Formats: sequence, C-alpha cells, structure tokens
Amino acid sequence: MADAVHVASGKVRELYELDQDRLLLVASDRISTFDVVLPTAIPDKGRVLTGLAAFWFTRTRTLCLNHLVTVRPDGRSTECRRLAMLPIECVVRGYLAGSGWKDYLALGEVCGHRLPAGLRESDRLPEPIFTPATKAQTGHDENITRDEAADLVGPDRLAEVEHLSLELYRFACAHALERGIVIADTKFEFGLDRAGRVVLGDEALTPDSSRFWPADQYVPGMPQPSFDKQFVRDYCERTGWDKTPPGPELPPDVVSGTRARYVEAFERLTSIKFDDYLADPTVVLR
Ligand code: Q0Z
Repeated sequence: MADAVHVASGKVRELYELDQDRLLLVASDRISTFDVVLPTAIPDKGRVLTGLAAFWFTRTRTLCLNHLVTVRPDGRSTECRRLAMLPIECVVRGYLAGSGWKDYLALGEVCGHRLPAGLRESDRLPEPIFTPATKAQTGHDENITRDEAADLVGPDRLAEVEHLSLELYRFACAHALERGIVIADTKFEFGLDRAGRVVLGDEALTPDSSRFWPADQYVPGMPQPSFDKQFVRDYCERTGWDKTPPGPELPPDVVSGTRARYVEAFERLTSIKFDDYLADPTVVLR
C-alpha cells in the first residue's frame, strides 16, 4: 500500500494502482443510504463485501473470466487485473424494483423489454431481463435502450455482456435463494483485458451492487425490506432526516444490528464462518 498510487474514489471504496497491470480495490466500512454516505461506519462491512465478491468470482470462474488476482490478508483489499472498462453498467433484474418498477408503471416496459400487464411492485419477472445503464459520473445511473448501449460498446460486445450477465445472475440467484436471500437485481461491470477478452471486473453480487431481500419476508405488491440496510433506513426515517447531506450518526444498536446482517449474508451465501474469513481471507478462493 505504501507505494500504491491512488487512482479513483467511489462512495465507499478506493482504487489504487499497484503496477502497470494490477489495481488494488479497497472496500471501506462506510455505508450509504438514500444516496448519502453516513458519518458512522459499520465495522467489517468492507470485509464482508470483499469476501463475498471474491467468493462469487471464484464460484463463477467457469461462467466468465474475472479480474480477481487475490484477496489481501486485511480481508478488505482485492488485487485485480487492470482492464479497459466498458462504458456501460450491465444491470440484470429478476424482480420489479427501483427504476425498473418506475419505468414499468410509466411505460409498461423496462429498457425495451415488453412486460406482461398487471405486475405488482417487487413481483418476480417471467424471465430475468438485461437493462443496461450509463455510468453517470455524479448522481444516478440512467437506464438506456439496447440501441444506445450498442452505440457505446458495439452490438457484438453488447450481446456478449448481456449473455454473461444473465448467466451470472441466474447462477447467483439460484444459489442465494437456496440460502434464503432473494437477489432482486444486480449490476455488473465488464472490461477488456490486453488480449481483448471480456472480463468481469469491479465488485460483483454484493449487497452494495445488488438488492438483497430476505426470502422469508418476501411479499410482492409493496417495497421489500433490504436484507442489509433495513435497520439503517428505518432509523433514518425515525429521525425525520430530510435525506440531504450530512446524514445522521447511527446509534450503537443500529450499528451492531446492521453489522450482524452483513455477516449473516456472508455466512448464508458462502457457508463459511465469517471468523474463518477474518483469520484467513483466502478461504473464499477455494
Ligand atoms: C473500477 C471504482 C473504486 C472508484 C475503475 N479491474 C479494473 N480495471 C480498471 N478499472 C477498474 C477495475 Cl475494477 C475500475 N472502477 C470503479 C472502484 C473506486 C471507482 F473502488 N473504476
């Protein structure tokens, strides 16, 4: 880390350059809600997300190449191959939530996918759909049409990342549902390696890049509780905060309850005790 050059900051992550073809992705314990990063951290959140992403990269190696080189002993840093990232977000939706639900209500379709009439908020879709978005530098990513996505990456690349995204989602969704977690939707980011091959990058299939819902509380027709952030959202609503920065500090019971939910998601999805991950983060790579 001492000689790594900082190259980018995300809301809750930092990116450093290790050498010409390797980057270091570091996940902090910061948490955002209603698009605002809160002043209080959730201990080990960055480790949970790093471990989960590394677990999925390892489990999906046969479906898709990925950027993972290794996880560092700190459990929150991923060494990865440097890619030329594609300028689209590859979103897959299996359920109707967020902007997908809004677009369906307004238009009867989502990103050009005509959907059956009469769907309710949070309903499962007949099939998962690929709904690409642009990478907005600030604020919200914007859903785009297939044609706009094809203009950005080319029609053949688009078909390739659509296929990979749907395969990855179907695999993860089935695995998670067996463990009591609904992955309602998720966002992948792909890049090209030096050989021009499509490679999965960034974080994948974490609660920060996906909507995780508790399967045992799933009731379509209304918004679903977040598996990981619901205590934080409920607390923020109770304070009457207007959702503009700065956000409220979180009390200790909200912090500990939220940490427990992240750890529970990790343990359910990986079948690995989180303490075992802390002792040796490479347990997720086997
Ligand atoms: C990921 C991001 C973060 C800020 C660039 N393997 C890769 N090769 C090239 N670029 C990236 C990756 Cl993962 C890359 N981001 C997103 C992450 C902080 C921005 F931690 N930007």
